[in-house]
Amino acid sequence: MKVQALVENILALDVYESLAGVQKKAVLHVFSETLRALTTSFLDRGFTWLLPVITSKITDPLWPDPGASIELRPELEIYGEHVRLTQSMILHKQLLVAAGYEKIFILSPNIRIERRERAKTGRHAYEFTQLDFEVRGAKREDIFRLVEDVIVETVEHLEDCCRKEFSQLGVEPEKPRTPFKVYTRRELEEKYGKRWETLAPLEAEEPFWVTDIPREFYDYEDLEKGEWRNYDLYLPTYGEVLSGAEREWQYDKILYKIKRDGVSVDAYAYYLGLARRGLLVPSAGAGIGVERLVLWLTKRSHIAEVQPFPRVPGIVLPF
Ligand code: ASN
Repeated sequence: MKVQALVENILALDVYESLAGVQKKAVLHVFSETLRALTTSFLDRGFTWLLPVITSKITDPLWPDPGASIELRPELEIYGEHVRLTQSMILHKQLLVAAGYEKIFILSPNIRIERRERAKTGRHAYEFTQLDFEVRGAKREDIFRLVEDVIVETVEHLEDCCRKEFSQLGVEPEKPRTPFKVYTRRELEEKYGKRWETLAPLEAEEPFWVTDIPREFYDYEDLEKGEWRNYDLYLPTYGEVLSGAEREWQYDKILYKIKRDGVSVDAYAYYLGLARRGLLVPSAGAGIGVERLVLWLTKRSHIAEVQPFPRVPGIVLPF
């Protein structure tokens, strides 16, 4: 199997040798230009670019999430305090919009210690980067249009700047048609069964949105209808590249959901305190998985091919 062979290659290859290859250089140049295009698109739309934190007393619990397979949530003790390594900047984004920042984005490394068997998916890395953004007062459709435009602009930029690299890789960047189709998770479950996340992208020819996915407390849930106002973006063949939502901001509801999910009320006390004082505000946003986006753009088969220092689950390299 191709992906299995790739994982074996990662284990066998010297880091230096891998970095020195022509294909890796081409991919990393496309990566760099993708970052240029993405950040320019957001900056041109009035977003403020902020840097991430790597340690914090609270981070995304990544729970409950039917798609998650986290085997460890690393903690450090610093200055006599326990801190976690960032799993996503979601809660910091909510704090920022609450404090009055209208549109923000953060290029943020996420540490997610996935189970070893995820090495074979070709799509999981235990360190990866999100372009994580949030818009105060935005609705789902605003985010759909924003992301569609940003992706089209990125492909257009790559078509101009990276001809040589794409020809070295033997592929062409594909400009998707907008607007992308929207499916509910239930529709896909009916059509494909429980494995819809794997099967639907294999049949798709264009990127598509999926809405109403039960997961973490901070995504808005209409408790009466039993519907979540959240969304994922799926790429043909490659699968999920973005997840996001309209957010919860009301204290009672957040507290109810945190308790329901078995998440620690004590750990999130400061965040809950903000909600109790009525300081959290409605917003919507998402995080774009940058490595997965480049994986699709360059049509590689394993995420290790787009990372200079691959962080494949279960494989700790010398660098
Ligand atoms: N970045 C995502 C969001 O904005 C959260 C995540 O990655 N778990 O919803």
